[in-house]
Amino acid sequence: MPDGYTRAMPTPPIGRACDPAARQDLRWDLFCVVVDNLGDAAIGWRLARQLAAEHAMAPRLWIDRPEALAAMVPGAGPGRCVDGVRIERLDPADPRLARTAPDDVADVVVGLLAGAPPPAYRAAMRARSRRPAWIAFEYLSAEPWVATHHGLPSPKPDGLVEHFFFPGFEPATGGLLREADLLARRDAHAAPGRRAARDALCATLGIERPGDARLASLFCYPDAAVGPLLDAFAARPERWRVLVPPGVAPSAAGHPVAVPVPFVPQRDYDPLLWSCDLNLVRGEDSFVRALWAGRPMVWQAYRQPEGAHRAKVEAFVAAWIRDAAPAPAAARAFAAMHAAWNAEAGDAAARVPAALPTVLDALDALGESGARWIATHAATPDLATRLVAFARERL
Ligand code: TRH
Repeated sequence: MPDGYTRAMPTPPIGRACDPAARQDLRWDLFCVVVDNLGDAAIGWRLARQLAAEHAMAPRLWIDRPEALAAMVPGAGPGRCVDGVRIERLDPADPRLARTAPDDVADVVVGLLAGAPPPAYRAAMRARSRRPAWIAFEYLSAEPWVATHHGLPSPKPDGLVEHFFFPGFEPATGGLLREADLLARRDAHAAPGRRAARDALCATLGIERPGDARLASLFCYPDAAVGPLLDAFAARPERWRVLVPPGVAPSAAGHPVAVPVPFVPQRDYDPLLWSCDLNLVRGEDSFVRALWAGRPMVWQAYRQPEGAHRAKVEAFVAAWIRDAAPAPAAARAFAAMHAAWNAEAGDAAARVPAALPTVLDALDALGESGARWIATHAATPDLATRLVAFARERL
């Protein structure tokens, strides 16, 4: 990887918070279950790393499939300490979890998304002289109900009380993950100019420089209307190259605008987003990173039964338009593309060819709006800062 590409991304010394001799503030145990895809591991890692790097916490990330971290976090593996985070395999038969002593219980216990502390650990939480703060870390949504559910207690029959922590877009929610240096890193990356930043990205990815062509990144689910999307890029008067990581959109193979690119480690995914003219992202973590990139973006939500994800998409689009204040044509394009890209397969294929060009015509306006969105949200505390305060209030 060329030097200039990673120079602006300092990482804390490895092992900082994992060293038992180092005095850390609070011990955290985060329990992560990989349901599918990368988001569970991605969010668990990003949060744990920030707790260690920016809040002097000592986090252990218990994850049932640590191999899900491998492609995102170089050096990650069970029993290893990376960037101050102790990574452990979440196996309820592990004696540290099957026979947890009350003193082994952390000060803060977090059930991440589908994750929860195993039964013996939970029994030890009850027996601990000072009860830990127990937090259910939930999925991100811009829906209005989130602000009223954030912080609610969930008393259990055994006397323990879990508290719901909802990430979100409003001040009364848990906020969004954002490292303290993220925006400064982004500005440093853009400082030599857009052409230089793009060329550095292409060198990193091992692909030809784009010249005058525009770049889009594509990270979507298998049911996305990829063929119609790529055809719509190809039909434009300006030249587009669409970067497609492995396994993301097999149907893109061989399409004239598609460029296969490697899957990059998580900390290098940001510069990729910063360098593109349009980012198509998905799920939860890449979605938030694309928002902080401030470049024009389109989100594909994780599909839920009975179309429940569409309410999430509508809520996000409304909240983004409110905060980013795009011109009316750009707002219409943003809303129409989100509706099309998140529609059922056949419907999406019919709508994307008309919706994408309206977004591409509005790229400048959408970029300016993205900067306004950042200005609004960067002025509020980030998720890890809010979570630390939330935990302290419950200790
Ligand atoms: O993988 P996802 O679809 O995860 C999903 C969602 O989180 C969803 O809400 C959840 O319910 C489900 O998992 C279980 O998408 P997400 O959240 O964007 O996570 C992908 C991660 O992969 C993100 O951290 C960015 C990272 N990434 C890289 O590190 N390098 C790459 O090259 C790419 C394309 C992604």
